[in-house]
Amino acid sequence: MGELAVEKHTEYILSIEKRKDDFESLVMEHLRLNGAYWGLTALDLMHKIGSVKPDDVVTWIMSCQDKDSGGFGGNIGHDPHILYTLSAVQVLAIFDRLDALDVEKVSDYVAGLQNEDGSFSGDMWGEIDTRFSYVAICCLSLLHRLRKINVEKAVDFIVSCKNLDGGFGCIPGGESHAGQIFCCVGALAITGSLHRIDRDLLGWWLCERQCKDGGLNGRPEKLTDVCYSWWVLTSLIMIDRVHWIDKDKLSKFILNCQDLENGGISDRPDNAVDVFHTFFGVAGLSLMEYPGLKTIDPAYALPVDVVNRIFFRK
Ligand code: GRG
Repeated sequence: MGELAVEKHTEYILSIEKRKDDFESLVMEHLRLNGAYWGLTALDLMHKIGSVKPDDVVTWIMSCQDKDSGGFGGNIGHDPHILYTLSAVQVLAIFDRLDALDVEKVSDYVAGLQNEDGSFSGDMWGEIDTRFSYVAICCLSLLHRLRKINVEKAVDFIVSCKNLDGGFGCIPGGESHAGQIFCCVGALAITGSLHRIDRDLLGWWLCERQCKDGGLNGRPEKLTDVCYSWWVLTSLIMIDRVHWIDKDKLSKFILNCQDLENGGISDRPDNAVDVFHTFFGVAGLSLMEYPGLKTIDPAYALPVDVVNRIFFRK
C-alpha cells in the first residue's frame, strides 16, 4: 500500500501535458479544461502548484472562451458549456487570476442558462441536470454574482429532485446517485439551504456506500471506485455525518489504487491510472486530513486557502 506517493503523482500529472499524442490525452482532448482543473487542483493540494507556469495556463484558458457568449469550451475552438466555464473559473481562482475574466460577461452566460422552473441547462442545446444547477451556483458564487439568478427557484428545483431514500437524482424522479447527491448538497450548502435535507436519512444512504474492501460505490449493488471517495465524503461532511464512515479503511483503499512506479491513481486496485481518479484520490485523502496535504473545501471543490482568498481576501 505505502504512503501517498506525492513526487510520483506530481511527475505523472505534469507528464500528461507533454504526452499530447497518447491515448489518454486524445480521449480527453474535448474536455481538456476539465482535465486541467483535476490535475492542477491535485497539484495544489499536494503543495506542487509551483511546478506549473501560471501565465501559460491563464493564456490557454482564456483562448478556450467563446467571445460571443462568454462561456468556455473544453478546448480551443470548442462549443461553450457550463461545466467548462466552472473549470475555467476554478483554475483561474487557484492562480489568483480571476481578474483575467470579464466577470459580467461570464456570469451573464451562466445566469442565462437558468430555466423558468429554476433548473439549469448545460448549454444552448438545453439538457437539464442537477449537475448544472451545482455548476451554476458554484460558479456564480465564486464570481460574487449569485444575485443574477433566482436562487429560491434554483433551490426549489433541486429539492424537487429529492427521493424517498433521502438521495437526489439528475431530474425529478431520477435515481439517487452519489455524484448527483454531491451536486445537490453542494448547491444547497452554498445557498444556505441545507435545512431542506433530511440529514439522518441521507447520511444513512451515503454511509451504506462503503463496501467490504473499504472503498465506496455510487449506488447500491455497484462497484467501488476511488471517485466516490469525493462524491460521498463531501456530502457526508456537508451534512455533518462523516463519522459514519470508516476512514481508515477508505484511506487504505485509496492508497492501494496508486501506481507506485509511474504515479497516478486508478478507480480500483491494479487498474490503469488517469488524472480524474488521481484528483479524486488525493482530494478524498485531503477530506480525511491526510498529513501533508492542503485541506479541500467540500462545497467549492477548491483548496480552502483559495476559497478563503475569494470570500475573505486572506
Ligand atoms: C467541481 C468536483 C466538481 C464537479 C463539477 C460534473 C460535476 C460538477 C459533477 C458530476 C457528478 C457526477 C454525476 C458524478 C458521477 C460520475 C460517475 C463516476 C458516473 C458513473 O456513473 P455509472 O452509472 O457508474 O457509469 P456506477 O458507479 O453507478 O456504476
